[in-house]
Amino acid sequence: MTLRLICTPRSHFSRKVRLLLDALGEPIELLDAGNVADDDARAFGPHPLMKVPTLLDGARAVFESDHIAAHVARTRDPADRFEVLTTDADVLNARAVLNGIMATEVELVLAARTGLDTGHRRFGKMRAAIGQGLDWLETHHAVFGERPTYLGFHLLAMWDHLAFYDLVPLRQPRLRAIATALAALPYAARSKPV
Ligand SMILES: N[C@@H](CCC(=O)N[C@@H](CS)C(=O)NCC(=O)O)C(=O)O
Repeated sequence: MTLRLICTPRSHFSRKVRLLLDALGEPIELLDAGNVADDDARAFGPHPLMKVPTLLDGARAVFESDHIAAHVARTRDPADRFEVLTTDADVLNARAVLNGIMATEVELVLAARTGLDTGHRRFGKMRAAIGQGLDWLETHHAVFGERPTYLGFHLLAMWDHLAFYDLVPLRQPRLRAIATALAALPYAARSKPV
């Protein structure tokens, strides 16, 4: 049965899952939730927190991008070619920083979209945290390795989203080089935010 993903075209949390599915050649039906700032629960399917992505695998719903990726690896790619199921602490730390940056981006983007003053100092700290997170990833760039993995898909999804929304200056040359190389993969353009 074809997998379905409740997502949006610009969602970076959705894109890392889409990149994994496209890398695996796994067909996917995309269900667009629309404006994620809206509070019409019906758009988000079964997710009680009104967030995307949610994977629908037959009757089973899976929340959380990394849990979705793990479900996909366990059920569609037992060889785990993209190292989704790793327990390596360095990779998990990098994932935590990537997820933290991405979650902070969501808060900034949705604050602006719903009319909050993003000049408030709470949002200033958020922008600073994104910058420090990027610098940390730059220092630890070796964790991304030489070949495409789910961690690289995660980086590409974050990088293109940051570039799209222009939230902070992107000053990390090694991260840029890794993201540029991954963007050249044949399946990367399909999910790029436009
Ligand atoms: N931890 C979640 C984060 C999901 C998330 O924040 N998604 C954003 C879109 S990229 C969203 O739906 N935000 C709506 C909201 O926060 O109200 C995951 O990894 O799936």
